[in-house]
Amino acid sequence: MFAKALFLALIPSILAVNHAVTVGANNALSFTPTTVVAAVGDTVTFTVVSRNHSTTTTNFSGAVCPPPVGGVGVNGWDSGFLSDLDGSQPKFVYTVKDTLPHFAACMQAAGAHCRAGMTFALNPTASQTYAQFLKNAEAS
Ligand SMILES: *[C@@H]1O[C@H](CO)[C@@H](O)[C@H](O)[C@H]1NC(C)=O
Ligand SMILES: *[C@@H]1O[C@H](CO)[C@@H](O)[C@H](O)[C@H]1NC(C)=O
Ligand SMILES: [Cu+2]
Repeated sequence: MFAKALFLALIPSILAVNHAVTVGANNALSFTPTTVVAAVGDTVTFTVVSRNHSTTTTNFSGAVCPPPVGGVGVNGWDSGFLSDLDGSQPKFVYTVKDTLPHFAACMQAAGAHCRAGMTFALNPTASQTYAQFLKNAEAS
């Protein structure tokens, strides 16, 4: 009984997966990959490898760029500005709290990075796709 309780308590940590996202690979205004599908309890680790960026949740459509300080939505996130100008490759770790779609972008340069396509989707859906979010960002 004790062993069973211990086993059950360990299940989430056994099954939880980390999803690595590179921010600014090859000095580009990009998240790589652009989309992550994750379960509750998983983590998404964003690592900034060039310039000075953020990962910040924003609206799927309408006023997408720039994302607001603090991020949009229940269970949204905002890394704040993370600079690799000193080569430190700063990280931001988000723990997935629900299976709803979340859309994020970089808030740098008053939304210019976001409008240039520096966008990311966590658990997009058939009706809210990454491709459509990117179009919405470019047009916002
Ligand atoms: C990163 O960008 C933000 C916003 O433009 C700025 O306030 C901050 O000083 C920058 N960080 C560095 C280290 O340049
Ligand atoms: C996101 O959309 C909501 C609802 O349309 C709106 O109230 C809010 O101002 C938008 N957020 C931003 C940052 O534009
Ligand atoms: Cu950026």
